[in-house]
Amino acid sequence: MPCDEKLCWLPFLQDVPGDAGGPAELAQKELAGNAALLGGKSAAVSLLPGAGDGYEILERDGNYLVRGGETGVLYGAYRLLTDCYRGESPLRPWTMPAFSLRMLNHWDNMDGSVERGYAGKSLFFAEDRFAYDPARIRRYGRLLASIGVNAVCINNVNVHAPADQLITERLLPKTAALADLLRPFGVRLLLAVDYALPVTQGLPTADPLDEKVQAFWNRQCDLIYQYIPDFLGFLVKADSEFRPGPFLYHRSHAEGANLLARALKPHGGKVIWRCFVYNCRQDWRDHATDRPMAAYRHYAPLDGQFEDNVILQVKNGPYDFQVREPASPLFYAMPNTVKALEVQLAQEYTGQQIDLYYMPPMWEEWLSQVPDLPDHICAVSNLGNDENWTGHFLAQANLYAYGRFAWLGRAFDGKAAAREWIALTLGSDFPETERLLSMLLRSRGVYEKYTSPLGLCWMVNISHHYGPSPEGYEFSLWGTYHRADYLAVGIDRTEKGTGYTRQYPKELAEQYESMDTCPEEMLLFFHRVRYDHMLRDGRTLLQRIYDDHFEGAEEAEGLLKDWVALQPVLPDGIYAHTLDRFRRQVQNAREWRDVINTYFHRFTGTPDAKGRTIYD
Ligand code: GCV
Repeated sequence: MPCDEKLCWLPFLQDVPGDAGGPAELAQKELAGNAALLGGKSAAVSLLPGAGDGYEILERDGNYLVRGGETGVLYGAYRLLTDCYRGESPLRPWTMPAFSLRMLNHWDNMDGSVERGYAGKSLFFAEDRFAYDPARIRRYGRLLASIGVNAVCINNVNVHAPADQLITERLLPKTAALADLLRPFGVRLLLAVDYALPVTQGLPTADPLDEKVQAFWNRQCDLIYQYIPDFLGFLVKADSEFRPGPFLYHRSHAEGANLLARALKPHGGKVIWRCFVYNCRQDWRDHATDRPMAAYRHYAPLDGQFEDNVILQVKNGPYDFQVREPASPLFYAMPNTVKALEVQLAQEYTGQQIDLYYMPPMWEEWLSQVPDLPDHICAVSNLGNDENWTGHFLAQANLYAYGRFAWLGRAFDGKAAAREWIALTLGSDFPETERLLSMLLRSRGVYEKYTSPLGLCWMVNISHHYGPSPEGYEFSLWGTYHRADYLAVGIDRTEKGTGYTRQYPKELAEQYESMDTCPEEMLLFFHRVRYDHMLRDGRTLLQRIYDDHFEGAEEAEGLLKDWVALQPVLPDGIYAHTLDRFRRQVQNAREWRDVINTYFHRFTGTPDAKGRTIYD
């Protein structure tokens, strides 16, 4: 089966039906339209009212029966079709997703640009207006439904005009038309809103305790639901990186979020409130302020103060989507608050969809650290209008795996997800599955080695976050420092240092507190370490830094070689396009290797123990 790039991991399905109806109707149409995949059997759908996303797949009189809720039967139908295609038994007992809302956040601006977008322009907007191909939006909806994603925010959390108008009379008819297109796929719409909207619409204030402001948001929500009856709600970035918020009025974020929550509540809507709040105007001389501590400090004291339709959306780690961070301490706190995990599929700090970076190992690591899963999950999208959706063809696997993670939760297996993606995308008989699987699974380790070792973070180019710049962030205002000198590197986040470790539950805090028990891959996240410190395998820290960078660059070449070996079994277009990405990755890895090794060599004067070249 040739891989049709336009169809992503569902190249074997017929065109998406245009007149889809609701999700259950669509499920029936998909099963009927693709009956050839069912091995001579037929498949019927049976609705269980109130069963929501849950479903089971049974055999009845020699045929298949997908039984479940309105959206459940659609998920079941896609599972049935994809399992049959892969040659797996599609029968399965009752299944429910681990996370209730399984969201995708697009950071799309209405001029068509995508903040941190590496796959072309927006799928929804151009030139300050809605601009999309309905057929492609249907393919997009199908892709999302096939992995169980059930909510999307189409606009950037940094709301730039005219996107603030998406919820006003002017743009609501168009916004509603897009919601209509997505509805059959069980995908509900969220919109990022500007907290200062009351002011731009003529009120003197956006103070959440002001009655006129409350009335404004009530009216606004009444209006939205006239156009979009199943509107999911607002996504809010407030008091973060120059966005307006309740702090301007000396109000807490509970007061701020509750304002919107109360306006949405009568309609069943939700507020997704992001916890990415920190001082982005820090003085690098200030050693007492430690950015990873900010979110916990802001939010933990507010536990229990939020309306029940507020969801706090917390990034996986306390910094910002770095290669290696511990889980955010907020995941162990705030038992009386509803939370969502936020991960980033867009590879902002992890190779920008030029370098290969399969994300599931990060999520599995996060799962191993956090005992109680939040109720909801969200991913920053890696999609754009590039023909292959994700810029790097293999980055499609991240979106596919995200859907599986969001459904399976603790039962998620990144390796299994990669296998499924390969089979669906390249054919169930793809002869080089093991090679491609190995490339995906080792990619994070390779990238980590040639970029920043042991949880160090922020040696990246400050302007666009690709390529090395060891001091790019060092004297900046962003609170992102490693403070390397001639003796040591890293921030001491123990009790004796910034005290960050105290934000974790006792047992974990104790583990991170000591260099002896801190997981070595996060050593430089938690500790300031001398270059001559002996690591557990007997190497010095400095030698480990050198080794990782040499090995990482070499292993990037290994990925390129593996890709070249795949040429005979890949469609020409995909092969050539991706080959170019691997070549760029190799260049990038060499640059990182040489810049970082030279940086530390200049400080220490210590050569590589293995005599490899370090340029000065
Ligand atoms: C949407 C990082 C990114 C910003 C992004 C921000 C966020 O700082 O660099 O582009 O803004 O995260 O998550 O809000």
